Amino acid sequence: MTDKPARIKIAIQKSGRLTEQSLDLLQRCGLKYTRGPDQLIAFGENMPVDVLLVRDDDIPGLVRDDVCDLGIAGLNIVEEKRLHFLEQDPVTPFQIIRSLDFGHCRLAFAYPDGSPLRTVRDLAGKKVATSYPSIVRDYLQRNNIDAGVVEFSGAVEIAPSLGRAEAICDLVSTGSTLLANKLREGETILESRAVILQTPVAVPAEKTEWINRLLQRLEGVMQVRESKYIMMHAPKSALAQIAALLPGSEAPTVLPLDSRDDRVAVHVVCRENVFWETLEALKSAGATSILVVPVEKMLA
Ligand code: PRT
Ligand code: ZN
Repeated sequence: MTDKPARIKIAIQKSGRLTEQSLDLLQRCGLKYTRGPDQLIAFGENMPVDVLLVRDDDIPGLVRDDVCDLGIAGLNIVEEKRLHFLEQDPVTPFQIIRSLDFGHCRLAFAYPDGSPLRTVRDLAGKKVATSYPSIVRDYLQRNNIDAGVVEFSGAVEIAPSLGRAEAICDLVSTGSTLLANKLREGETILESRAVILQTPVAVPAEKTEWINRLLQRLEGVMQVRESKYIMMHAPKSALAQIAALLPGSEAPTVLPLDSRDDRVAVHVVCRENVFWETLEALKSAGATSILVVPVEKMLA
């Protein structure tokens, strides 16, 4: 027997839209790894953590089967596989333990320009093409819409012009693919982003320490990424209004300003992204010299 810790396996997308940000996230958690060209596994050098690089469609199954302890995939794939696995076996296949801040897109219906179809209600007796048959069937069933589902593994957007379906349900990000294919976007049925998956089975004792450590670091990285430090000068009279405008903030630090009785300096950490709209609202409330700076590390 050795007391070397068991190695933890994390599945991420090998080559695609989620790859760079998934690897970046693991690196920010302190993981250093060796990865040769076309290798399926990146071996952790400084932690007992190995990264399996696979097609995103395989990630939920690898986590369900306990081949991998954790996985990072889009909620769209995760939800599709979850419903599919549940059809075969009514046992929770995996847990979604955290949403991440990348891979944003939506799964939405789209109808050909000039088609009389306007909403999902008009789909009764029609066919919808999609790569997400389980999600779409589930949605149609829950809404009592009797429409057919045609499974396409790619290029869903050409299904209506091929005469295979009257509408589609596909991922949309900017909407330019729909536009190029003369399709009009309809109802969104899923807002998606990358998520972390974990098996629902208890973590074996020999892996607990490192899994918990990694998850804690992930939490820290995500919190810092979402956090901003805001500084501004503000009228004393508007402090309550300004505090209410700051997203996810704790009580602000209020400091006096030399030779100004009516104005103070306000410093605050916001645990959510700060948008231009918020800065504009702060300015309207009388704030000036507003600075938003990223947070490097934080110990709550
Ligand atoms: O080879 P592998 O199976 O691993 O990769 P893949 O080709 O299946 O997936 P990939 O890399 O294209 O996408 C991985 C994940 O990124 C998806 O499962 C989503 O969670 C997320 N994502 C975010 C997207 C998009 N945005 C996206 N826009 N996935 C796909 N698209 C496609 C969409 O299918 C459509 O064809 O982009 C087109 C629409 O984009 P817009 O900008 O024109 O609207
Ligand atoms: Zn895929």
